[in-house]
Amino acid sequence: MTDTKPTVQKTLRLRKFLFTADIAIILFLCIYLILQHMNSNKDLPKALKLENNEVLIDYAIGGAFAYTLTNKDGNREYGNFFVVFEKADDEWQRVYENDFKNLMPWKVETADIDGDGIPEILTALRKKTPYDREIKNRMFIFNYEDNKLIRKWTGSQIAGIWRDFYVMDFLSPPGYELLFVEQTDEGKERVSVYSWFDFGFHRLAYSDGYEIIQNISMVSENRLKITYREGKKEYNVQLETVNGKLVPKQD
Ligand SMILES: [Ca+2]
Repeated sequence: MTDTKPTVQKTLRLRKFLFTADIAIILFLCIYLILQHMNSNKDLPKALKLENNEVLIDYAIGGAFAYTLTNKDGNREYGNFFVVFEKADDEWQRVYENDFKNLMPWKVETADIDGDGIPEILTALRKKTPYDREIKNRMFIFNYEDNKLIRKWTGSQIAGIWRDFYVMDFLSPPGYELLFVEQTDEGKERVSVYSWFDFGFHRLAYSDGYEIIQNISMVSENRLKITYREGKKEYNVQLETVNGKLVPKQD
């Protein structure tokens, strides 16, 4: 009679080892892919082949495209070109460019603002309009379709005088909302939320005034976190919309 116990134990030990090895490989792969993804976005400015003197002002990634604002004269304050790069075989290729010389663009984001599944490209510009000769922050909205930039909205103004904008899908209407850091009559700053409706925007909500709004982020549906400064101190507050006003969240 042969003793089968050591063989069974050996098989069990081997299975345990293989199982642990499998888990380790899967974990390693996950970490590798996450790091790859983080690096691919973080290293984008380095990966784009810019021309001599060309400076990257801002960029937004949507699918295989990187929508960028660049300045070909080396000025770091505003862009003078809108350039699209497409990722193919792990390389970013310049596939489109448009002269934005008179628009002074400084920020670009991409999001589907009307909920039709096609992403929009939102650019913040500093310019005059035929109806308003003052140089202010404006917004132009485009679609990039069939290797062309198509104007979707280039109206004179959405919010009042604003300093920054964000895109977030934090309220129920279809598509992402546009959030502006807008100046109040008292010289403070407030958050105002706009949603695309038919062929323009309407305001859904606005907050009270704060001295300086430093950041806005989304916590969950109908919950924003804003970081603001009063004097030298920094504060955080969570806001929700109630009857057209963004008010501190009551828990
Ligand atoms: Ca859309």
